[in-house]
Amino acid sequence: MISKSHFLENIHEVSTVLKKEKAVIIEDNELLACGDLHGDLQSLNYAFKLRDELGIKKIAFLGDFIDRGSHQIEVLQSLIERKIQEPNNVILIRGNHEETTICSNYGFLTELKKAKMEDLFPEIEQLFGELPVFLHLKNYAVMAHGGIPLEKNRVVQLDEIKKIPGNIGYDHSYSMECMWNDPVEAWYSPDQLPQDPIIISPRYSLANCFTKSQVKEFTEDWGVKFLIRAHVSLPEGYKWYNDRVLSIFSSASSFYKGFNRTYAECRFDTPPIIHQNPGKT
Ligand SMILES: [Mn+2]
Repeated sequence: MISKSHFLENIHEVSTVLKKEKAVIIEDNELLACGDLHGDLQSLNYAFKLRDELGIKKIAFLGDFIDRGSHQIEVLQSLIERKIQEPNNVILIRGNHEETTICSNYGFLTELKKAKMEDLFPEIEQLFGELPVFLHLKNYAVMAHGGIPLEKNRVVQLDEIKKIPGNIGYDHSYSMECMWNDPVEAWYSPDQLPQDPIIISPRYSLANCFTKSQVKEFTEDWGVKFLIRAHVSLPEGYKWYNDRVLSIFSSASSFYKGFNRTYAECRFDTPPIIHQNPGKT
């Protein structure tokens, strides 16, 4: 673990990098996508090793870096260092755990206290507010921690998400939904799919579930084939909810012992290629 003063310097340095980014990252290079880490440092290190082996420059982390696992501070420190070293190649997307209420209750604040670093918490909270919430990989996929935002019977369009200012805070409804929403198939079996125009998320009353047809509308409008997202813990490491929605999960930290840490290689001439980490927990 790095020293507190070095960590604080890095937080300030990465903040100047993140302030230049918009809420939506627009990317036209092939990349490796990584799902929830939840304090799994081994998974983070493996993701970079895999990127290098595959000869890909870019790597995107789809949120939930912290909480629950045993190396939360190290994971956050390492991601910040990597972002400083390679600001254009490392993409950090905000998850619902990169937020004050959640990370005060699910482990991160406790870890900071144990490490006698809790006075850095306000700086870290501010940093979380500067993270982008959405990634548009041109002609291929849109990516977010949760998924696409919805509003009053309609799918919020990508250009509306793009208008979310930097330093968004957690309360902006579109950004909050990007972090929290789920595919409806994650909660309901095929014969029990609700028909309501808006399906409230069973996990959070301010979030929604998006349907296959809503994803189709969104992805077709923007000329992409897939929605790649994280947010659901999957022992098998990944799941296709329909032919457009891929969910990946990359943590096998103490809380997710035995899970398959999974990453998605995004090459333009093929659907996402699944890779799994051979390391066992
Ligand atoms: Mn999540």
